[in-house]
Amino acid sequence: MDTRNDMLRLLNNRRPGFSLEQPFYIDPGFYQLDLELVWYRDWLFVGHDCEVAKPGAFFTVQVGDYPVVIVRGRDGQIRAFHNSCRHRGSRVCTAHKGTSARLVCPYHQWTYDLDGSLVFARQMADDFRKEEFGLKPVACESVGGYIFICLAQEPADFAPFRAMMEPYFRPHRLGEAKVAHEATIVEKGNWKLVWENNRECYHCAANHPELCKTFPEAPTVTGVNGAESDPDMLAHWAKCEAAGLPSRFRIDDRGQYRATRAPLLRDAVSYTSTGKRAVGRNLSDDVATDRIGTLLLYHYPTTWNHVLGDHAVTFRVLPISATETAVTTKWLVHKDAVEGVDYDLQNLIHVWTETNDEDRRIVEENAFGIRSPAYEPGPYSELHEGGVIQFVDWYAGFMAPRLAEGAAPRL
Ligand code: 3BY
Ligand code: FES
Ligand code: FE
Repeated sequence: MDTRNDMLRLLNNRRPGFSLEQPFYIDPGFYQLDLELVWYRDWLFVGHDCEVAKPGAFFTVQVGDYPVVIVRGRDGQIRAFHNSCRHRGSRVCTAHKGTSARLVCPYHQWTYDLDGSLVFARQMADDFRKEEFGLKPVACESVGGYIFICLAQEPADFAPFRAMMEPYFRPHRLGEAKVAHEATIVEKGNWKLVWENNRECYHCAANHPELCKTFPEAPTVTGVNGAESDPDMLAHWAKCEAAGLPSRFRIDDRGQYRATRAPLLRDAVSYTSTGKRAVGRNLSDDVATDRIGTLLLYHYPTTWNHVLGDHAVTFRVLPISATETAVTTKWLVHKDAVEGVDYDLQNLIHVWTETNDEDRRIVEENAFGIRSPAYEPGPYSELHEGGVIQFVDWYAGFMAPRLAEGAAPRL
């Protein structure tokens, strides 16, 4: 309870436009509150429909203390379950991903159907009722090729996000793409530092030589202010919307997610060293041109994304501890694109592999310095770090009322 009150007090007294106090970035008690109030309550991006293309295909994910399995049923529906056996609690699916006709617990082989129902349990008492011991469901939604889960008993309404995101993503057909490559890195920094770094390009010129050949540094691209009065953005939206692609900057009322299309530099069409396409075949058969720049989407706290004409790069953020965060990157291409024929894998992944490693180092140095007893919150650049200010405001606005619900009354 003390930690709850400490966090609430620091949020109520924080200086707007400044970074957070040290405990938000390093304290295990604060981290636990982040898990309970954000990660265990809100919608989280976990993976793509195309990763569970066939019935029986599954993948697993760990959110704080919760192991979860996501599986496609024989009816084609994607479902999520707590990956904890109803016998004595063992993890049922131990693999990162796989395909299985049934989900069989490795401990005593209790066997679950793909819809979570328990279908087989050896030599239990005569009055044992299998129907009472199905896997516990986790709320699961799929939109535009993205699978989201929510661990809360009563999930927030997913419909507004679906309504905003779906028109932007539908033309790109990510639900039927394929993952050409995936990579997970662990950054030694709190998940909020990963996000703060992502929400600005103030650091780009000095740190991302490869990305900066194609990705604009303009704060109107990465941030949340001024896109509507940036002539480059306006011209790009007009061009893309004429081609049937929703493109304008949109953000939800609470600032949890935003979508916009942005041009790349010097007529680049892809994130390659030359700006030329990395994949010979367009990502979507419904998008004829590759001159569509990048479709940017973020959804706090788990994902930011770039969808290009020839491929998409998607990112998933998952916290590991107060000072460690896993970032998983996936490169998606047309399902029929063939490695070695339509694309060279190294060429496809080069820019973001470098960029991710550069960002990892930045986040780790940031975390290192914040651990100093001499650290105090510093001012963000309003021009370049408007996106960071917005992220921290979202976080504070999300946490404070939830903390207040459970805070001890003042005596
Ligand atoms: O991945 C991104 O969208 C952000 C934007 C600027 C820095 N970083 C590359
Ligand atoms: Fe799963 Fe025993 S714990 S079958
Ligand atoms: Fe960066």
